[in-house]
Amino acid sequence: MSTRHPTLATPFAERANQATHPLTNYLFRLMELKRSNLCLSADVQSARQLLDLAEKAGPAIVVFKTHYDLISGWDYNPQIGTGAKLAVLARKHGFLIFEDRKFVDIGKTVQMQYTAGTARIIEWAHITNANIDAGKDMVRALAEAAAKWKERINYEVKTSVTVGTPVSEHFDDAEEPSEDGRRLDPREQNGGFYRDGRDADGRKGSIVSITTVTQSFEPVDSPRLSKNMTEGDEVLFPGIEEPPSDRGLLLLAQMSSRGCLMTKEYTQACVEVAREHKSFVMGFVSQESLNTEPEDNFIHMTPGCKLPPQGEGENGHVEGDGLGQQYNTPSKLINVCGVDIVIVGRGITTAMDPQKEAERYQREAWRAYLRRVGQ
Ligand code: BMP
Repeated sequence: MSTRHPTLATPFAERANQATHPLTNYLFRLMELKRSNLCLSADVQSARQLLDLAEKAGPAIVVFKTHYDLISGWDYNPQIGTGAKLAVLARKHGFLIFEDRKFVDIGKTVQMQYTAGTARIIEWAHITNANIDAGKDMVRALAEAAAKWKERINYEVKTSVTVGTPVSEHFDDAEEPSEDGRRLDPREQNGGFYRDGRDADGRKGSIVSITTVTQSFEPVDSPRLSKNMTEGDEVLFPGIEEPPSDRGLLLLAQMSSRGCLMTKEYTQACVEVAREHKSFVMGFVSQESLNTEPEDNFIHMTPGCKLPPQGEGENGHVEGDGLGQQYNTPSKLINVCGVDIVIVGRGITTAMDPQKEAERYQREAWRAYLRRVGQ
């Protein structure tokens, strides 16, 4: 670790100004505003518990980390499902959502896993991560998918409805796929009637009037309010604007687990890829700061963090979980190892009062940061 790298002594507010990634700039500012460098790893079992935890711990954290695939009852509906509900809480309490997906596959597959499929991670997670064992191209593939997505969501679907008497061209045979690639039921494009004018029961209608729904794209100013929930229901976290619509990637450069097989060469390759994709890669999930070149300003988020039980002093020993997980205290990770955000799961989720425990972690981690930058 480079203990002398300038980022270790630079306040987050200043690092925000130096950040090349808009989301990193935003996150550093959010950290200063909330006086928090805490990420909650919300590894609970049900969607209800997940949302409850986000509501309770939201004020203490800046990042909310999910593993959507371990949540039973995850609702995949992009408009009103679990991702969309989480996004509303993120705007209310001021935190970013990080889906800990650890993508690793060929480029085309990870693009599809990121943007489509059941969970449509890109729609609700500001940040995700990747293991680059599959090679550098995978990072480029994810970056391209994110850029394409951003281009698309910066155009809002404008819907206009007209009512009139059908003319023959309303009944052509070409079935257009919808904007998201889904094949539309012909009735969806044709006012509830099949193209030959029959209704769902096959009755030939005597059509005097049809309703035509036209959808076109028009640019909107970004960042925007969610189009998913009713705007009247939105409560926005005060003191900072909404996050930019850019998506960010963290590279899984080192792991907290005992006997981890990631080599120094693998970690170094992560750093090199990150430098090549600065407009998409925000930084690393790692166990230490990997900023070495003078211009490096990557953000480091670190799991395997736990405080000793209350009353034992912040530097007391913390046992692992018996399944390979190893823990360090916030003070060690932030002051000695030089990381920026600590990721805490069971230390908070299994506490009697997760809200109070999140606040305790917030205080300890922030104190460690202030000590590091000499404030
Ligand atoms: P806990 O604090 O309960 O041990 O949870 C740690 C969380 O961080 C888990 O969600 C795990 O998947 C994740 N994680 C980790 O523990 N070590 C790593 O190196 C990388 C991770 O993503």
